[in-house]
Order: sequence, then structure tokens, then C-alpha cells
Amino acid sequence: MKLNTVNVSFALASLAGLALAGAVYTLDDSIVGEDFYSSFNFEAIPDPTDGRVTYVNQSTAQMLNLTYATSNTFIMRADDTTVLTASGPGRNSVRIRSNNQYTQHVVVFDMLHMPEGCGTWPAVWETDESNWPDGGEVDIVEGVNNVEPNQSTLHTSPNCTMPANITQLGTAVETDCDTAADGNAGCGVQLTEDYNSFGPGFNSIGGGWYAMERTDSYIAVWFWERDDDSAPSDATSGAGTIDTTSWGTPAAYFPNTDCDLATHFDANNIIINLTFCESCLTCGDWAGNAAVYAASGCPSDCVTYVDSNPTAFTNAYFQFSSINIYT
Ligand SMILES: *[C@@H]1O[C@H](CO)[C@@H](O)[C@H](O)[C@H]1NC(C)=O
Ligand SMILES: *[C@@H]1O[C@H](CO)[C@@H](O)[C@H](O)[C@H]1NC(C)=O
Ligand SMILES: *[C@@H]1O[C@H](CO)[C@@H](O)[C@H](O)[C@H]1NC(C)=O
Ligand SMILES: *[C@@H]1O[C@H](CO)[C@@H](O)[C@H](O)[C@H]1NC(C)=O
Ligand SMILES: CC(=O)N[C@H]1CO[C@H](CO)[C@@H](O)[C@@H]1O
Ligand SMILES: CC(=O)N[C@H]1CO[C@H](CO)[C@@H](O)[C@@H]1O
Repeated sequence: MKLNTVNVSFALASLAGLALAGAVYTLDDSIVGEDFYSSFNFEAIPDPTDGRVTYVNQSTAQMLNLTYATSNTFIMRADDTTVLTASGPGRNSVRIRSNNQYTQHVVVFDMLHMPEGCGTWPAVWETDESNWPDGGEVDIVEGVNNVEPNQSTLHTSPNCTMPANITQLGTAVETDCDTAADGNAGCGVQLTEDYNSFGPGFNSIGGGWYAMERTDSYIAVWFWERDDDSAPSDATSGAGTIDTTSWGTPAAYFPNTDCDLATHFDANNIIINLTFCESCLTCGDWAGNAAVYAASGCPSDCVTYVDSNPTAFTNAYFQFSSINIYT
């Protein structure tokens, strides 16, 4: 659903890195239930990260009930019935990309459930696939093998780093956002303040809200649990107007002090994907990394497990109430 866009005024970020400025925004797109089919394109593409996955198109997804929509909910999942052969294609799953692109904006994801299970790698993120990495990448929710909490990360072209000293709830794990540095680890912040921000913990509380604000001065990510009384009501109610000034300290904060965000990020699409067992060990891939997989307490090896245990993926689904985008 496309709503009217009204002018917004951006407050200036004072002393980026030390203080979050915030601004008032107006609802632009509100995506609910069946709107997901008109607002997103199904990308039936080979997995760019070599996962044990087959991304299907929209008609196949609907035929197999891998996506399911009502007037107020959207479910997106992986196949949980088929035993795979080692030489055949990977597990059927879905990857969707928003038709609209966004520059300075706020996006609020009201999520009831996220995929969980050994070998799963769910991601909610933004990028410009036609201009990567020069157009930037913001990973809002990402993690593997149920390891929680996990992290929010920027991936960029060179000359973009994060200062050591940032006011945020999470814990910085890398500071160089350049995809060419540290095996494309990106500059990540683990959401260590809340072990219910990911995987089974998230699902056990009925999920919650992830929000991301992107300006030229900073990129910020917040997470609020479903029953968090301190969650800002404008974000959680899908209000027509929101004011990020009152949203409190973000879980992850990426200031422009040592990164010109205006030139490292262009218009990005929202992408939601669920893959399995990344096999590329030099490009920041996680779920299939043998050491990471084993350390998660998951059985067997990732590909064998994903191939032979379809019922392990019964809970490998996203469920969204809404995605609201404000500009
Ligand atoms: C969707 O994928 C199926 C299976 O690969 C294919 O037969 C069908 O033609 C595709 N539909 C469209 C609209 O591309
Ligand atoms: C499709 O999935 C939805 C949500 O899980 C479920 O309620 C519905 O019964 C499924 N439909 C079929 C035909 O299996
Ligand atoms: C952060 O950096 C500022 C200035 O560089 C300094 O004054 C302040 O003490 C630092 N804070 C922490 C918590 O390290
Ligand atoms: C790196 O970015 C800074 C701004 O953050 C800019 O002043 C500088 O010119 C850039 N250096 C290069 C080599 O592009
Ligand atoms: C297979 C696939 O598209 N994987 C992507 C899922 O999302 C992450 C972002 O967190 C990308 O890095 C992967 O390439
Ligand atoms: C806090 C936490 O458990 N973080 C994990 C996030 O995922 C990476 C990669 O799998 C792990 O190394 C971290 O331990």
C-alpha cells in the first residue's frame, strides 16, 4: 500500500557517534498480509553465497505453500517435507526483494517469528544488488544456527570504519565495514543486550520489532521485545508519524565520523532471505562454516543434516505482521 508522502525535516546529528539526533518521519509504505505479494519480487536466483538452497519463484512458493498470506499476516518458509539427495538441488526456500528502493528512511519490522534450526541462515537486510558493494549493505537481522543474539552489520566499499567508542546497547565485533577487509566480516554489532533478539528466544516471546533508521549522519538499529513496555508506541502501533528522537539508545549505532554514509550508500531494496549452510569460507559466510556449525551444538555436518532432516525445518519460517517504511 502506497501512502502519501509528506515533507520531513531531519534534525542534524550533533556530534555523530556520541549522540543520536533523531527526526520526525511520515508513513510512506505499509506492507501487511497480501501486500507482500505486490510489494516484493520473488528472486528465484542461484544463491549468491552458495548455500544449500533453491530459491523458488512466486507461483511455486504459493503452490508449495512456502509463502502464505491473509489480510493481516505473511508467512515465508523453507520446505520441511523433502529428503534431498546429495547430488541434487538444495532445499526449497524463498528470497524476496522490495520493489521500492529507499535512501534516508526508517523501516519497522513487526515480526512474530523468525526461522530457527541448525543450518538456517535467515536475514533481513538492505542493499542495492546492482551496485554491490558500492551501494552499501545494512544487515538488520542476521545470524546462524540458532546462535543468539546475533548481529547488525554494515558492508561497504573502502574508507568506511566505525570509531571504537560508540554509545549503543550492543557490542561491536569489527570496525572496518569494507567488504575487502577481514574476509568481508563487515562492521558488526552483536545484540548482546538481549538474548531474545534472535532464533528460539525471539520466537518464544512472540518476537517483537526491529527498526532501522538511515540518515547521512548515522545508521541505527533498535530491537524491542513483544512485551517490552518501554517500546515506543509510535513504532509498535504503526503510527502515521514517528519521532525517532524518543526511541532511546539503539542496539547498534553506525555514525558517519569515519565513513561518509552519503557516498557509501545509495538507494537500497529491502531483502528477506532464508538460506542454509553457506560453504564459502572466505566471504564472511557463517552457517556452513564447519567450526561455527559444530560450536553451535548442531549434529552431523551442515549439508548432510539439511539434506536428510526435513522435519527439523518445521520452524524455519518468518511470520510478519507488517513492515512499515517512513520517509
Ligand atoms: C516458476 O518456476 C517453475 C519451476 O521452476 C516454472 O515451471 C515456472 O514456469 C516458473 N513461473 C514463472 C512465472 O516464472
Ligand atoms: C499453508 O500454510 C498456512 C500457514 O502455516 C496453513 O495455515 C495452511 O493450512 C497451509 N495450507 C495448506 C494447503 O497446507
Ligand atoms: C569516547 O571518546 C570521547 C572522545 O574521543 C572521550 O571523551 C570519551 O571518554 C570516550 N568514552 C568512552 C566510554 O570511552
Ligand atoms: C575517506 O573518507 C573521508 C571522509 O570520511 C574523506 O575525507 C577522505 O577524502 C576519504 N579518502 C579517500 C581516499 O577517499
Ligand atoms: C543466499 C543469500 O541471498 N544470502 C544473503 C542473505 O543475506 C545476507 C545478508 O545478511 C547476505 O550476505 C547473503 O548473501
Ligand atoms: C553473542 C553471540 O552468540 N554471537 C554469535 C553470533 O554469531 C557468530 C557467528 O556464528 C558467533 O561467532 C557469535 O558467537
